Amino acid sequence: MSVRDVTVSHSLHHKIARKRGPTGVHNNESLCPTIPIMSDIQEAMALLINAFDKYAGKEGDKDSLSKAELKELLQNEFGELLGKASDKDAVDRIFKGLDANKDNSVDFKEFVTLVTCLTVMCHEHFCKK
Ligand SMILES: [Ca+2]
Repeated sequence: MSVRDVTVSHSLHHKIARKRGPTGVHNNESLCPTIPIMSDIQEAMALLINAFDKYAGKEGDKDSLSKAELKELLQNEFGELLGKASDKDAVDRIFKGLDANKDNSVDFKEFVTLVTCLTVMCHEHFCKK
């Protein structure tokens, strides 16, 4: 499947936009009763977008993660799941591995690859027979 095969419906657009709030910031409060509640997966999508934006917006290009932004994201959001984010070599390896187009930054598409791989690993771990 390619991202070109998917379009964001009007309803999903509004749900994610509401979750992001007027400034793109995570917003759980001003819930408008006329827009249907988000499903768990829609909520997870909005949370991923918000988390990425929060770190990507810290310096330089706000649509991609610099190495410093990735390091902070790994430290705060993944904790021990990826080993020690304080280990410079480990951060270098992860950054290099994620930067598929070699432009020295990690965009959202490259970032979600990491989340997808980790989610698959967690799923295998918990669903082991
Ligand atoms: Ca890149």
